[in-house]
Amino acid sequence: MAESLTDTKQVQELLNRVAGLDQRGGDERLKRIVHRVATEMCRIIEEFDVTPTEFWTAVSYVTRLGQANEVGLLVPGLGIETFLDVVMDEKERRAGLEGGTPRTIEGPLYITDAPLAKGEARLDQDPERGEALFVEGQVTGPGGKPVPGAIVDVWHANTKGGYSFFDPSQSPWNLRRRIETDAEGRYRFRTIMPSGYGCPPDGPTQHLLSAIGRHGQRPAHVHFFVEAPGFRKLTTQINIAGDKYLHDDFAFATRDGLIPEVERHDDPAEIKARGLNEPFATIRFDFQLNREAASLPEAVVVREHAKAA
Ligand code: MBD
Ligand code: FE
Repeated sequence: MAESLTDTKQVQELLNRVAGLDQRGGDERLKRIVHRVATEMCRIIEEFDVTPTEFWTAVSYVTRLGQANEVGLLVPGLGIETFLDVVMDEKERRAGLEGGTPRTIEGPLYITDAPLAKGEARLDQDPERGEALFVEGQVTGPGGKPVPGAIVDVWHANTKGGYSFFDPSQSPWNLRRRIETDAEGRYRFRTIMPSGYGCPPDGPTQHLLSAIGRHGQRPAHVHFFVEAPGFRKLTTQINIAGDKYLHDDFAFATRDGLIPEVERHDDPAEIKARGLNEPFATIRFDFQLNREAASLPEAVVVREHAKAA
């Protein structure tokens, strides 16, 4: 095809009507976005000579993706959730903000309103055996000033990579807690070492990833929201050093500054002091929050979450 069909008067008129650009009512910005999306679809069909059969295969795919509740899984897999972080980082940088613990993506497996504990918590409540892991640290503001009363909302996978509420074999709230920092801004919790997550092998996300030669694995990680009045909400994760997928995350969430050292302890006296009879691991991780200011982009992301019950 010599000339682009998308650029013809006929198709340009069609796209204007598609986006409601010839109508008075409606949202102007949304019209421009719809126009761009529809235009790019036309260009893709043209440029790649997408056949009707291929096109309807894609329609089925999108339908299945929604039915399987995997849209929130494909989005990070396509790097779009990371791109939202790149944009937020850049907006903050331009507004003169620097420092603080790096953000990284939330992912699709958060549940609101986990049980709230003061200062410390135990997250593992199911009988599953795993390596005991003790995590502790301090929440500070700029300059390292402790932030008492901050809420550290933590969630992670079990030793099979599954998350409570999404994995029916786990009890409600297993490996999910909110911990309020103490007078020194400190939090600590006991849990079990998570395993990495793998996309459901027969689901639509993995189907697309496989079709483009990719895996759907994440390194072992622990998610956090850290919030306190007057500070910017932090969404982040720590990754477990030594994981095979540490720098090969299908969701592109690993960042410098989010890979704390994991210390292993096998001294019998230490094991006994922790009330254990096997070696265990510890991680120290401090969170540094930035002060909120009206000149900064909104840090609180409004996003629908699965409900606890
Ligand atoms: C996860 O546990 C996760 O954190 C992300 C981003 C995607 C899929 C599963
Ligand atoms: Fe996760």
